[in-house]
Amino acid sequence: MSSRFQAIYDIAALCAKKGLTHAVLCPGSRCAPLTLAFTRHQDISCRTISDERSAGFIALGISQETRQPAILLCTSGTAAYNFAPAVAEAYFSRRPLLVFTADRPVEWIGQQDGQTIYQTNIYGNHVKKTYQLPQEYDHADNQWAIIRMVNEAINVSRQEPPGPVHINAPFREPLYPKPNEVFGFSNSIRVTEDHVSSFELDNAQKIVIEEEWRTYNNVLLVAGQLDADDALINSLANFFRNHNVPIVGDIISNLHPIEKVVRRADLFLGNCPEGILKTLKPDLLVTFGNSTISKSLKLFLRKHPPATHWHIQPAGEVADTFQSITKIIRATPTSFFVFLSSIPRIDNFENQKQNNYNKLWEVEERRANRSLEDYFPPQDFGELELANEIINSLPPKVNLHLANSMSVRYANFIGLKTRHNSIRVFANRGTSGIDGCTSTSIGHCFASDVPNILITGDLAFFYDRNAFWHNYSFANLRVVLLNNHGGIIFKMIDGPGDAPEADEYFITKQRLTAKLLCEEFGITYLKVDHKRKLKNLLKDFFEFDGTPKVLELESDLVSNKLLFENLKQKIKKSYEL
Ligand SMILES: Cc1ncc(C[n+]2csc(CCOP(=O)(O)OP(=O)(O)O)c2C)c(N)n1
Repeated sequence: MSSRFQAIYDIAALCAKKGLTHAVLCPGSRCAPLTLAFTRHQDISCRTISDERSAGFIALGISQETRQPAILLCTSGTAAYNFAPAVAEAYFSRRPLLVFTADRPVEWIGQQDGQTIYQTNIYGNHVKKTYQLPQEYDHADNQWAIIRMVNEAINVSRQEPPGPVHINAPFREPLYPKPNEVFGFSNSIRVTEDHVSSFELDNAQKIVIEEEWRTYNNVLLVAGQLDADDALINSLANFFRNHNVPIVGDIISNLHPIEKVVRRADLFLGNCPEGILKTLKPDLLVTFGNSTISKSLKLFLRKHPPATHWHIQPAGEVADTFQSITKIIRATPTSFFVFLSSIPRIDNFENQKQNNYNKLWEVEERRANRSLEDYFPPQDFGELELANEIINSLPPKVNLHLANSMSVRYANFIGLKTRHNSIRVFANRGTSGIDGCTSTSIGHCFASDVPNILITGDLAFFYDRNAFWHNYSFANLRVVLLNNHGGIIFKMIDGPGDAPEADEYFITKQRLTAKLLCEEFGITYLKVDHKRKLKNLLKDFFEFDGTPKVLELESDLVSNKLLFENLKQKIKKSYEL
C-alpha cells in the first residue's frame, strides 16, 4: 500500500535532485511527513536541533558554507516564529534558505486546537516568496502543485540576490505511516531548472561606462560585505595593474588578499582632521557588496558626498547607504572589473592626478598602521590585543567568524593581511543581531571540516548557548570569548556610557563565565589569565585534536575602553607632529 503523503515525501527527492544536501530539522509531530521524507533520503544529511532559534542560524551557517539553500523544518505553532531572526538575517545578508513550517489544516486555525498560530506569510517581508501547499493530495493537480511550488521555491531562493523562501505545509492526521505502508520516493519527479543570467555588461553599457570613467580623477572604490571569491580577487588584481585608484575594504569584504586594500579606514577616518577628510573626498565613488562595518566611513561619505556614485549589483533592491547613488550598474563586480581592466591606462596629466589621490589614501593607511605598531602597552592586556594576537596566529586555512558587536570591530581595526589569503571571513551583518553568531559558526562546522574560529563577546555567547545543545560533533570549532561581563559597545559609543542607567539597562552587566557551560557541553576550556602564558595557550587552542575549545579572556570594561581610547588618541596625535 502506498502513502497518501507520496507527493510530500517526493519533496525530499526533489530537493536532493536540485542539489540540496543539508537539512536542519526541529522536533514535533505535525512535521512528521516531511521529517521522515528528509531523514529517509540517503542524499540529504539531516540533523535535529531542539531550539528553533539556533536551528535557524545553524541552517544559515550551512548556507554560508555551501552557498546552497539549506533546508529548515519545524512543527506548527510558535516554533515557526523562532526561525524569524535567522530568516531576517538570511534575507538581508542574501543567503538562500528553504524554510518549511508544518501547519494544521486551514479549518483548524484559530479553533484552540493547540500549537496553532497564523502561519501564512509569517515572515512578512523577510522572505523572497511564501507558498501555501495544498492540504489534500488526492487530485493529480494537487500533486502537480506541490512539486511545482517546491521547484519554484528553490529557484527563487537561488536567484540573484539569493534569500530565504517559506513553504507552509498543512498536514491532516494521521501523520505517521501505517505498518503496512510502503515508504519510498517516486521514480519520475519533475525538475524545473532555472538557467540564470551571467550578469555581464552589454556593449552599449560598456561604451557609456568607458566614456564616463575617463572623466574622473578622484575615484574611490568601496567594497561592502562579500564572500571570499578568487575570480573577483583576480579581476581586481588585473584592474589595479592599469588603474591606480584606492579601494577601501572592511575585514568582511574578504578582499584582504589584495595588497593595496585600505584596511584601516575605520581607524583613521574617525580620528583625522577635517582638512584631510576634504582631500579624501572622491569625485566618483564605486561601491559593490553588501553592508560596511565602519561608521566613520559612512559619516565621511555622507558629509563629503561624491558628485557621482556607481553601485555595482547584479539584481535586487539597492541600499543607498551613503546617500549618493547616481547610477546602478546591473553586473557582477567581477565582470565589471574585468571590463574596467581592459580600458587602457592613459599616461598623461589626468593619470597623474589619479595617482596623487591614491597616494593620499596610502598615506593615511600607513599612518594608522604605524599607530598600531608597538601600540600595546606591556603592563596591560585587553580585548583588542587578544584579537590582534589571535588574528596574527590564525592557521592558514580557516573560517574566521566575527560576532556582533565589538568583536567584528576589533577584528576590523586589526585587519587581515595578504598572507591570510586562504582565510574566509563571516559575520551576520545583514541585521547585526547578537542572537545567532555561535549557531551560525556551528552550521559551518556541520557542513565542512574547515576549522572555524569565532571571536565573540559574552552577551552574544551566552545568549546563543543552545548552539551547543545537540548531539553532533563540532570539534572544528574554536571560540575566543571576550568576556567583559556586559555589552562593552555601549561603553564605547557616545551616549549610553555616561548615563546613570548605563550598567543596568544598556551594558547589562552579567556575571557568567564559560567554565560551567564548557563542562556541560564537553568543550575544552582555556582561560587567558596572563599575557605571558598566551603563546602556549594559543598553541593548545589551535591544536585540532578532536574537541571543541573555548578560550576565555575575562577583563573589565574600563581598561578595554581605555586601551581603545588611547589608540584613538595616538592616531589623533600623529596629525599634530
Ligand atoms: C538580538 C539582539 N538584541 C540586542 C542587540 C543590541 N546589541 C548590540 S551589541 C549588544 C551587546 C553585545 O554584548 P557582547 O556580546 O558582550 O559584546 P561586546 O559589546 O562586549 O563586544 C547588544 C545588546 C542586538 N544587536 N541583537
